[in-house]
Amino acid sequence: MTRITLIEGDITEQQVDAVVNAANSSLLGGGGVDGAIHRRGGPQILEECRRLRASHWGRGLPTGQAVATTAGRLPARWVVHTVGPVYLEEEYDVRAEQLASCYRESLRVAAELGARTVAFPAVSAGVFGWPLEDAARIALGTVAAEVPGVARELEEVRFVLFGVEAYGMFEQVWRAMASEGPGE
Ligand code: AR6
Repeated sequence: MTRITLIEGDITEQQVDAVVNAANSSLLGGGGVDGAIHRRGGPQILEECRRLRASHWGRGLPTGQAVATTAGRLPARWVVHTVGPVYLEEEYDVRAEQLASCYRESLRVAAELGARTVAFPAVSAGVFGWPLEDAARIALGTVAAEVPGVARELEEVRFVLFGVEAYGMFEQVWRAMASEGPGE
C-alpha cells in the first residue's frame, strides 16, 4: 500500500528517492522551489538540464510533462522536473488537466526509475498563481487516483508544504476527501 503523507517543510531537505521540482519549460532554473533545488543541489543538476535541452527537449519541456535528472548534492537520488501551468481562469479546464498531468507524469517517471519514495511540492501554487485550495484538490485527488495503478510500487508519496498556510490547506482538503470516501 502506498502511503500518502503531508508535512510542512522544505523539499530540498527530504530524504526520499525522488524530489519533484516545480520547474518551467526552459529547465534552466528560476525562483521558488526551482531556485531552492538548484541552489542546494549544486551545478550538476543544471548541467543535466542543459544536456536535456541540447538533445530531446530542444524546445523546452511542455507543460504537464516530467523528466528526471540527478539530484546532485540533495539527499535524494533524482529530481523529477515538471512544468505546471500558469493559472488562467478563462482556460481553467485545460490547465487543470495539465496540472493533474504533472502529478501523473512525475509519478510515472519516478516509478520507472525504481523510486520507492517521492516528494512533491504544491506545483503551480506559487509564482504560477494557482489558488491553493484548488491546487491541493487537484494534487491530492490525482495522486490518490494514481497510487493503485502506475504508482503502486511506491511506498510513500509525500507532499512537502512550505509554510503553515499551505500545510493547513492540504490537511483540510485531504481530510475532506477522506470523509467523502472513494469515488468522489
Ligand atoms: N520546499 C517546498 N515548497 C516550496 C519551497 C521549498 N523549498 N519553496 C517554495 N515552495 P513555486 P510554481 C512552495 O513558485 O508556482 C519558478 O521560478 C511555494 O510556497 O516554486 O509552479 C520556476 O522556475 C508554493 O506553495 O512554483 C517557474 O518559473 C509551491 O512551492 C515557476 O516558479 C510552488 O511555488 C513555477 O511556479
